[in-house]
Amino acid sequence: MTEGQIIEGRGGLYTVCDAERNTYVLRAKKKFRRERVTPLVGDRVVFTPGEGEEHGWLEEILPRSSECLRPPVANITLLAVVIAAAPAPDWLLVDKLLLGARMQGMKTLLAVNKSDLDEAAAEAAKRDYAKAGLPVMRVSAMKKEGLSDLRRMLRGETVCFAGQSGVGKSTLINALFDLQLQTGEISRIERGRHTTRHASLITCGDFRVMDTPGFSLLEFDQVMDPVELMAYYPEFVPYAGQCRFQPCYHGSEPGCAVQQAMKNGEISEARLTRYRELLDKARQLWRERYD
Ligand SMILES: Nc1nc2c(ncn2[C@@H]2O[C@H](COP(=O)(O)OP(=O)(O)O)[C@@H](O)[C@H]2O)c(=O)[nH]1
Ligand SMILES: [Mg+2]
Ligand SMILES: [Zn+2]
Repeated sequence: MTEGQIIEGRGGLYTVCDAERNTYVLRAKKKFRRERVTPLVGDRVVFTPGEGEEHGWLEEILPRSSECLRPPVANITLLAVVIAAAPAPDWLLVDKLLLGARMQGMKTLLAVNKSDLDEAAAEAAKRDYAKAGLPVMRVSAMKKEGLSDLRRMLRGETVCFAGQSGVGKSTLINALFDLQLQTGEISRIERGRHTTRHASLITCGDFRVMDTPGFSLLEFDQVMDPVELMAYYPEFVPYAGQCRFQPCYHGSEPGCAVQQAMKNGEISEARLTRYRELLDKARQLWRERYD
């Protein structure tokens, strides 16, 4: 038996890549269906290779470090959120993606693409995410700038690129790894097809990368105790325990040290405002959790 990682799943057949980068086509053993376990792209598995033209058998799925439902992928270790000079960044989406990734225990980074066009997005990102606990990297996929720094961050990780459609995720992956993924404007029909397309992992030397057709990973519909939300904001951590009320949600309580830090310019007002938006949402879901 051999170990490998599922890089594609289609029509009940799984393509698995082993440590020597050989690929195998497998079927899942019946027990998976019986146990209602669906093998996911990204799963690390134990398998028996097939003989000659025969497909092999997927025997066992090793424990997952992370698991996403949409798209259905396992074991992403790093979420690379991509924004760009244009289209204008959807900062709330950025924060939702970062939150979702951190809840899954993934590392995160923020790549500001199309730096050849205009600096405004990069400056806003540097300002608002300086203390948010992740690298902010300026890149231009088109001019091939900043790519070696970014590539260094990705080595050895299973990376998912996420962000709005049109920010240049596919162009960036192509430029990073010398690939030819489809980029540019896509028709509505194609877009429909893309959203139903199966996820796949691109393996390239030491790199494992997932391109996604503009999806927003992990919509914020998980029910969590709202008091846990602040733990995913590294910039709040230095003020823990300093607010007048305990626990303080850093919402609109008087005597809030995080609010004061924002007034002193130590915390980004934009990040705090968006945090409060997500806090309201989390409280609402928490109240409705038994409905
Ligand atoms: N000016 C400029 N345009 C870029 C850059 N990267 C991508 N683009 C363009 O942005 C558009 C969307 O790129 P694409 O990779 O398909 O975006 P995706 O939807 O995020 O995968 C395409 O027309 C690309 O040529 C860049 O660094 N600079
Ligand atoms: Mg794309
Ligand atoms: Zn507070």
